[in-house]
Amino acid sequence: MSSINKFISHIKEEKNDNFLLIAHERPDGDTISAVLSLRSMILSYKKKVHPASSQGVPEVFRFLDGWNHIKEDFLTGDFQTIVLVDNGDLKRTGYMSRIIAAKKSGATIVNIDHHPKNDIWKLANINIVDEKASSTCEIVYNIFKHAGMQISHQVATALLTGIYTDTGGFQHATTTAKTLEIASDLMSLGAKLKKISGNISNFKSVSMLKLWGIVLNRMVSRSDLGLIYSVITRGDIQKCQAKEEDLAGVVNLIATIPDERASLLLYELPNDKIKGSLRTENNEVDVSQIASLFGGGGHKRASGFEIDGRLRQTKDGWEVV
Ligand SMILES: [Mn+2]
Repeated sequence: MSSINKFISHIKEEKNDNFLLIAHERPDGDTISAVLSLRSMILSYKKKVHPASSQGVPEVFRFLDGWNHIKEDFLTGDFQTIVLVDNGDLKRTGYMSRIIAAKKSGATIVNIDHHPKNDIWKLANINIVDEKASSTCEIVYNIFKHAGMQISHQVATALLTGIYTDTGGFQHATTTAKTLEIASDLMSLGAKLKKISGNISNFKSVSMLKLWGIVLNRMVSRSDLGLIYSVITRGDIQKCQAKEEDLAGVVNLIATIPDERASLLLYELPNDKIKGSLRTENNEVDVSQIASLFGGGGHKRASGFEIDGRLRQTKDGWEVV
């Protein structure tokens, strides 16, 4: 039986009636939309379902139907099934120790993802993973099709949002003919592309653009490495009255500079940590390998890592202290 069929029969089994869905940290459009779509699917089997995101729902995705059902917390022990959605690795769930504890006490772990193989594989009882899929939402679409389940216009909009955001508005090389076929089907089911692009691509606040201004102003081109990088401190975010999530699109913007092999944005997180966000548009570069040098991971074209430290300006640039 395929893993998708295993998952569908698991949902249908009578004893499994309480599901926990988990989005990843620094949630993006794919994880939020896939969680919302799966919530709607599991609800239609008349089961209880709790969607959770350790860092809430960024404002730009609050046009999606049902976003307010996603909670930042949950009571452990109540769930027979925990579905990890687009998580990449266990640390990114934001609830690592609780998930491991739940598994020990008998919960079924389901992994739905398009990230390369990671530590969730071993833990999960059911792995629905397709590295070739543009997005987890593309996989969730396939689950709906396998289940023979109707896709409502709200779910169609959510699924298209995940595909749209993970492909950078159908611009990244992960956009295949299959991706466009699915997008087309979702539109005929009522997905509102204009609403998605309006909310996602055109959602720029004054504070966000001020923060982007600092990022762009500080760009350093290391031609010896083929790398462009920039940095943002906690102070910059405060000064612009911006939020960390406002940085999401600017690293993609830097990556569009021709002839660069990769781009890197380093920004300070609370608790003396630094997040590194890597992008490339170059077919020969795999930024997940760079991220893994620092204990991170992700996709070939978009990856990230976290290190301890703070950023300090020196007379020739920036250093990590
Ligand atoms: Mn994704």
